[in-house]
Amino acid sequence: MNPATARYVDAAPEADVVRQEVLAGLAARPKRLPCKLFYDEVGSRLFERICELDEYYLTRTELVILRERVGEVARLARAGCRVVEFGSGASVKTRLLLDALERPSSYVPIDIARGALLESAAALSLDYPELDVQPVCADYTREVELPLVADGVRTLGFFPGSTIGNFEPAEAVTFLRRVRAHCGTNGLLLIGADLKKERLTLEAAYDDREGVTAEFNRNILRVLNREHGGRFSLEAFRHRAFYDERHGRVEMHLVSTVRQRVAVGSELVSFEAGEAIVTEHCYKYALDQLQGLARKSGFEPLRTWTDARALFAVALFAVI
Ligand code: AVI
Repeated sequence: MNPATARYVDAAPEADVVRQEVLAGLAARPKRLPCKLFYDEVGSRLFERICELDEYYLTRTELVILRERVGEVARLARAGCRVVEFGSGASVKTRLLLDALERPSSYVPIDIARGALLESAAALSLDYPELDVQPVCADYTREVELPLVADGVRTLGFFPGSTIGNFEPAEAVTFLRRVRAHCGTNGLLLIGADLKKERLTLEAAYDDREGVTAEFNRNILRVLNREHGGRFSLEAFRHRAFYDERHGRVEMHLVSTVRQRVAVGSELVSFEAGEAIVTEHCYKYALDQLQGLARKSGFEPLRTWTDARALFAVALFAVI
C-alpha cells in the first residue's frame, strides 16, 4: 500500500470480547464456536486449498458467472463508484470486478485478519495506482464505521463466496440492512450465494477426500489454544459435515471422540464422548429465497445470474 495515499482504519475487536463470545458458545447447548475464528494464517491458507478442491465447486462456479457478467455489472454501476468488500480482498474476484469497472474511485476492503488485509491492500495499491485503497480492519459482522465518501459517489458493495450462507437467516437480514446503510442512496450490492442442490454434492464439498476441510475445521481448536488459553487436543475431535435438508444448511461439527474436560483460560469445558461443537452453518438458498432476503433487507433484486447447472447464483441488488 502506498502510505501517502492509502488510509487505514483499525477497529479490530479486543481479544476479551472474542474470548467472551467463545466461552458463551461453549456453555450453550449444543456447543457452538463462531466460524470467523477459522481464519488465522493457517486457516486462511487451508481455505484457499479448499477453494481449489474438485469437490468444492463454489469458488470455481462463482468465477465462471462473474467472468461472464461482470461487464453488465460495470455498466449498471457506471463510472467512478466506490467498491466496499465485506471479507478478504486478496482474491481473483476482486481484481475481476476492479478490472471491469470504469475508473472506480476507491476500494474499501473490510477484514478481521489484519496481516492478510494489509498485504492484499498493498498489492492492490501497486497494481491499481489510480485507486484509493482504504483498508478497514474490523469484524464486519458487527457495526463498522467506514471512511467518509464524497457526495454523489455511488457505492457498490461486494460480498462474494456465499459467505452470506454462514449467517443464520435472521442475522443475514440484520447484516444486509447494515450493508444497505453503507451502500446509501443509489447503492448496489453484488453478492454470491450457493444454491440448494442434492445432498451428495453438498456433503462432498464439505467433507473432501483429501481431508483438507477436516483440517480446516480442527484448526479452530488450534486458534483457541493459541489465542484464548485453550488446551484442546486436536486428535480428540473428529470432523463431521452433513446436509440438514429441513433447514437448508450444511452443518460442520467437531465431535469429541472421548469423554473429556478441556481448559479454556480459567474455565473448564466438559464433553461427553460423541458430543459435538457446531463450528459452522452453511445455508443454501433457492433463488426466490435469495431475492426474498434482498427485499427484507431493503434491497430490490436487479439481476440474478446462475451457471448452466444452477449450482451457484450471483445477484445484483439495488438499494430501495
Ligand atoms: C467462507 N464460506 C462461504 C465457506 C462455506 O462454504 O460456507 C466456508 C467453508 N467451510 C467449509 N468449507 C468452506
